[in-house]
Amino acid sequence: MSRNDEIATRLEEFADLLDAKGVEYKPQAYRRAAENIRDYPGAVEGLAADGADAVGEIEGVGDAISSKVVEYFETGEIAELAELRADLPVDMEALTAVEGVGPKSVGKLYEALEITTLDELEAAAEAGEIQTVSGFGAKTEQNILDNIDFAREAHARTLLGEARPYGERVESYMADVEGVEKYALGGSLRRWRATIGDVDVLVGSEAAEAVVAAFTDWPDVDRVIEAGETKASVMAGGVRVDLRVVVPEEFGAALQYFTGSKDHNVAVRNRAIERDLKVNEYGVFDVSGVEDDDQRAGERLAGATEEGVYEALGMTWMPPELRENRGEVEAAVDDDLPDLLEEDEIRGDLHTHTEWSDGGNTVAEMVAGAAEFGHDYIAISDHATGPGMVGGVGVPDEELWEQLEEVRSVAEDADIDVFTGVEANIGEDGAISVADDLLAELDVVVASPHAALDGDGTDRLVAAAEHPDVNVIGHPTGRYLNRRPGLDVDVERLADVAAANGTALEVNASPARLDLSGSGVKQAIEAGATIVIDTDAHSPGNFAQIRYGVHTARRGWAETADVLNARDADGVREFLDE
Ligand code: DGT
Ligand code: CA
Ligand code: CA
Ligand code: ZN
Repeated sequence: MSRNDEIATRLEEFADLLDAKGVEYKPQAYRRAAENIRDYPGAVEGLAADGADAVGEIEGVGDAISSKVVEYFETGEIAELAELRADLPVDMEALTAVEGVGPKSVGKLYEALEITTLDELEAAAEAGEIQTVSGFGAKTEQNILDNIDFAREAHARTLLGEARPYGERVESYMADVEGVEKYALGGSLRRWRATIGDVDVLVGSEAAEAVVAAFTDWPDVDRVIEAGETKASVMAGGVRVDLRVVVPEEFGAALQYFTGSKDHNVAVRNRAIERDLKVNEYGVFDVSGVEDDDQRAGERLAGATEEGVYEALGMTWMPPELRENRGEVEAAVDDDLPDLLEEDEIRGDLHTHTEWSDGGNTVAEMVAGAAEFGHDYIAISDHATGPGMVGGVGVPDEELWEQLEEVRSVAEDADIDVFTGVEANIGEDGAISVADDLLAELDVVVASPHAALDGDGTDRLVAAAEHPDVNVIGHPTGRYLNRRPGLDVDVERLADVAAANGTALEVNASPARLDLSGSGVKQAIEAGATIVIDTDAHSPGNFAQIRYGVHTARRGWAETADVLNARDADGVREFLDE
């Protein structure tokens, strides 16, 4: 965790605990400060060394908070936070992972029933005690029971968007360690799965012990779980990181093995057995006529490189995102693998927000940010009012008409193409929450489900996709990774309708969503739909998250031609006008 992230996390914890105590307004101030500190481009620690006034220069960071930031960097803790923790000894992260349970509920449940953990929460719900607490009803209690298993499971996995930066940091650290000849990330992180159990790092070296020692000395390490001669596990910033060191001539085989997935490896192993070969983490071996069951027995055919391993089995090497046993083994044998979309082929973003709704920046700033990021075009698609828009986030139609003028005037001076747009809400009945005359006037209409995200959503999404002015179905299932599973969607049926109506299905690249998922993308593409990969950016810093969407699409076998925003602006216009 960078030190900016570290202090931001403390301030967020502060906010949660204040919320739990029923304190008003202050929690929002702490959250806002945390967000700005996270996004701050420089080292806040450096500002803190210059004193509270320097920290106070960061937007949204007032006197009370800046002095706490200084205190944290000087002493390693914040006394007031420690008091709050002692006062409310709850596992906030686990409890708030239950959908519908926020910090305020946690505070009330602790006050009334002394609930501190998920197990205690479950026991209280089963005993019918939750509904006796003021502010909680039988419905909330049932909701807790329904969601607790999901929360428990979710709690153990880290979002790709959080784990990936760690993986890349450990990768670049290992690159400079003496004796390291080869290195790579493995496991689910290399496959870009939406959530990550642990980070796997593989090193090829003749000096395993020294490499293990350097790894446990990595400055980000919070705790060493175990350290042996050729492997070690540590905790770093809340994520478990596993290191394995192998000799360079076995690096490719080990990388193939530790990249997984398990199901992919089983299919590869079966392929080997059919050909009288053996594949394992040490290499590919010809075992015809060999009795010995030693792991390295037989003639070694490959092992140093991953390409060599697949080649020895009569397969083409394939990108890790495909390795989920969804037909890639057969495709690699037939030399019929998809030619996957690449990160640098994305040319624009069709789903972004500004301060007109819940974004943090002006239209002009978002457009400039997109240009700076390297995009050729951007659509501004602020939230319309409607189901799911609470707290004044949604913009009423009459104001969207005004915004339209602003976007057009920014577009005149912009270096890139700017599309006018909106993110409308899809009601439970499939109705679109914006008037038709406005929809018809806008270049890009993203329609997304934001409320009633239980049960089967296919009918309502199909109705939205059939609307003549809807161009994109945004985050189709409405899932929030680790928090709520979202709608059940028959993607094939939706994709059929979408293809017939010239509507694109989104891969929302926000690390909290990744919606559609990889398997959803694969179904959508097979049914003929066009997909679009959007960041749903709420600030220019979010544009960089597009890569999580690109790799999710790659997990769904997306090729360049399947992706709307891999086209140039004219190509996009043509699709929108269909
Ligand atoms: P995760 O960490 O839960 O997000 O998922 P992975 O895929 O990173 O799994 P992990 O860290 O347990 O193991 C890394 C890779 O090692 C896994 O993708 C495939 C390989 N592997 C681990 N255990 C087995 C096994 O029992 N059989 C086979 N065939 N492969 C295994
Ligand atoms: Ca792993
Ligand atoms: Ca692992
Ligand atoms: Zn959005």
